Amino acid sequence: MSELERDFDRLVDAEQRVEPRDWMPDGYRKTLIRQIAQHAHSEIIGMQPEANWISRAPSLRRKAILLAKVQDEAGHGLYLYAAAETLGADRADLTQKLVEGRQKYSSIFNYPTLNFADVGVIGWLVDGAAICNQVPLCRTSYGPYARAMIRVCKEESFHQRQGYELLMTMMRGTDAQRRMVQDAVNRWWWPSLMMFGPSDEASSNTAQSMAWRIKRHTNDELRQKFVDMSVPQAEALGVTLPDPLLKWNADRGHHDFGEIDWDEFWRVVGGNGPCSKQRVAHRRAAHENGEWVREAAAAYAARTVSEEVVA
Ligand code: FAQ
Repeated sequence: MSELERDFDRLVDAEQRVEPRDWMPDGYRKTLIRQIAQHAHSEIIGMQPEANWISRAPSLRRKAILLAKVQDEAGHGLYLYAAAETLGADRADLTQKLVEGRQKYSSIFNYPTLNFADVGVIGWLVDGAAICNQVPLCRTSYGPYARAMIRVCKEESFHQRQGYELLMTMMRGTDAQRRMVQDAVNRWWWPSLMMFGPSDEASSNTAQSMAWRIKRHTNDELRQKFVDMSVPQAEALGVTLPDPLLKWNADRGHHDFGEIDWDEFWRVVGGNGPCSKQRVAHRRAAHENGEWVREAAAAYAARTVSEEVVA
């Protein structure tokens, strides 16, 4: 082991932050670029399912909230791409890989949003799962990623609250509204559990990412935390979680729950989810339609630089 490697390990073991100009192992850099890019792509693709409802929100208030939330997600994507750039990645290249299906994004965004209760359930469960996974990332070993996560988590907490409040309102409404909420919960519960990734024994990256303190908990630990957190929230809301095996286990001090359909998980991760093709095609079209904006911005930047040189 070289002196550089020893210094790096000491820094990480002492819970200090690795910063862009520090020496780091190639594998550490590659893993971070992979995870941060996937995270950034998830935020950007994640705008689509909810944006589907902006033009059909039931009131001006709900529309303003939803617009703000979807804009926040664009902002999260941008912080994360910027964090990846501090590792030497190129944002244009990352986007290219996304639209060519060469880089992943979270499986959850490949499911359709069929009614307005889905907006509430995405806030409650999807943002809830995202918070569970991302709060520990505020202590991840790479400084720019950790700092980006602090603001992202604050905004995700607002997103989670708005979703829960929306669902509470619908649950106080008509029978038809309560049925819509239950239907949305039935469809989103299992995909939300899949957000945490494969089980620990099938997770190829966890051991190394934990050793580097990129990840602070395993996939199964975080999934369990999310289940334990969601059960009392579901009770307060008055909905049933669609898992007959879900029950409190006093010995473990946690809820037991049923087995995830791992075939479905890998199918969706592999690009064959119900909306996978549509999501990527939409992103690709938006990217192509934005070509003239990027050209204009680059021309303007070049002109500003040459004017500064002349002055
Ligand atoms: N979907 O070895 P592991 C959000 C891949 S943001 C797709 O366990 P790792 C905000 C994984 O990449 C949601 N692929 O991997 C929002 C790996 O592939 P590779 C996104 C998945 O990295 C809310 C392979 O499987 N959040 O929701 C998934 O150690 C509402 C083996 O897996 C983040 O990205 C999956 N679910 O752990 C926006 C958080 N799970 O590259 C709009 C940061 C695993 O080896 C609306 N990321 N894979 O071929 C992480 O914490 C980790 O990357 C995990 C996966 C936990 C996702």
